Amino acid sequence: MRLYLINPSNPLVTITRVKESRWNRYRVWKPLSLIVLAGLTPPEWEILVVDENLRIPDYETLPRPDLVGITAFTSQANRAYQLAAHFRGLGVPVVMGGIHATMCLDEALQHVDSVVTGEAEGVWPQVLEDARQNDLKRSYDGGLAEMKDVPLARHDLLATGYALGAIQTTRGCPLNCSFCSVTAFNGAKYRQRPIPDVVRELQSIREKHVLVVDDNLIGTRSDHIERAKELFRAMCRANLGKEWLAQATINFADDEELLALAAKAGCGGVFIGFESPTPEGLAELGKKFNLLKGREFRASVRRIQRHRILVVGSFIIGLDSDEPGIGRRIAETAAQYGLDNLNVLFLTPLPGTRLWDEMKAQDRVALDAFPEDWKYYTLTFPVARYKHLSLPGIIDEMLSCDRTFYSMPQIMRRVWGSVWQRRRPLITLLGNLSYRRNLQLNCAGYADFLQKQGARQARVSVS
Ligand code: B12
Ligand code: SF4
Repeated sequence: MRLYLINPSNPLVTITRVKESRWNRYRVWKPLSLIVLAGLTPPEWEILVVDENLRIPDYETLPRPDLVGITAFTSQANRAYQLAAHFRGLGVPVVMGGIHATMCLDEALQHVDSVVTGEAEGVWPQVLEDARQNDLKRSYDGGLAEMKDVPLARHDLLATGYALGAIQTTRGCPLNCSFCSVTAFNGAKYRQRPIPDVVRELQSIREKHVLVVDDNLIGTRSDHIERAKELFRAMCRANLGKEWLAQATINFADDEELLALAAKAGCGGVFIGFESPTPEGLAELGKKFNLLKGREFRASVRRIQRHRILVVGSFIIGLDSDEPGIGRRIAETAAQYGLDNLNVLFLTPLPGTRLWDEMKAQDRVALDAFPEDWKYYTLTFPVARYKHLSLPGIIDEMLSCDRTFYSMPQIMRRVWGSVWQRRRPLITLLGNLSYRRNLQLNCAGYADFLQKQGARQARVSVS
């Protein structure tokens, strides 16, 4: 029996456009879901994992599969349905799973034979057995998995072509920010994989650099932090020789022992969601954790950086409290915090989130010709109606933000700061140049987008 597992591409996602920016080679990340599914698949299935972000194969020349499994974030749904139509046209049954199919079950069911909602660990072997018996059900619900049942991902099936390996050590988040799908999909309980499983899986990853995809590697409570320390100690004992990047909340900075252990275990960088420069913005997003009284972000960032860990900060533009000038304000705030890199995204109502419900109720979801418009739900296009910012207005804010933060004098200031603090100036330089290049690609994308939306002709060249 032959199984294809496919990660669909979206050409509007700039970080996968390797031809136009070679820096992006370091930012094409493995579709972990598919190699986890492969880890759950019995040996009688011959598996081919296709990551269209690396290369779109000529499907006509490949041998005919017995079953196709497709994953998709919302931004990939369009392409997922095209692929499903292709294989169903050949009489091959198609199963879809992942976040989009879970949040938009009825829509997905119109395009595929079967949908798996939730996490797949509890149901995937049954789906395969039913497919073998020609008895696929229309839907299966995996709910939330037991973390001890998460298999070691089959890293051998995506062994080449990536700069970074990937691993997941926890699922779920109690914070439930209004714009984020994680609590709705993976639940509010913070669930942790057994540490020996994580270490064994890390040992099976070829790449020296690894992305830990956890939404918050260290968690929020003291027992979560203790577990993170245990994990880091186990990684040090195993002498893995890996350097890794992770996502965390700003409380990462609050515990010196945690920081020292993370650095010793190979932590090279951390993504932190700062989200908004204003307390009103944070309250609006429900990001209570960042509102902690007396927190000094600059000092927190510096404490992390002292361990030679780079800090990439993420902000959102388009909140109800954002007024013209917000772009520059975010760039200045990020510089004031001393961030090594800044990633700014448009406020985007993703299906299944509280923000989606609110914006839907207020008729503020502007791009809603679905499934076609899902391709714009990359967080790099403004898809909603924003309170104080018009469509061209919000794009101008984004451009002014990026142009300020990624101007050459600002980049050189950060690189020089990194030299002065004896951190990692070369990585800072390369990271900043990569973002600057993607800014140019985004500009071209905005012009096309605005034209398509029938708005003004944008003047969007990077100075
Ligand atoms: C790593 C990651 C990325 C990587 C992508 C790596 C890759 N190629 O997959 C990068 C950084 C590139 C990325 C980019 C984006 N991401 Co992202 N990302 C994640 C993150 C943190 C982890 C994903 C992961 O690997 N999980 C581990 C695997 C094992 O879990 P899983 O994918 O859920 O798979 C399980 C089930 O869903 C199911 N399943 C999944 N697929 C299938 C398929 C079949 C057939 C079956 C049966 C089951 C099944 O089984 C798996 C095992 O239980 C998630 C958050 C999260 N907790 O999931 C956000 C998340 C998926 N990203 C999100 C978003 C919005 C984006 C972007 C659009 C914007 C951005 N943040 O920059 C871009 C778009 C990328 C694109 N190509 O279109 C949202 C998606 C919401 C939505 N409705 O789409 C999430 C949920 C984060 C959030 N805050 O809401 N992302
Ligand atoms: S944005 Fe981060 S902290 Fe907020 S709910 Fe999502 S994963 Fe949790």
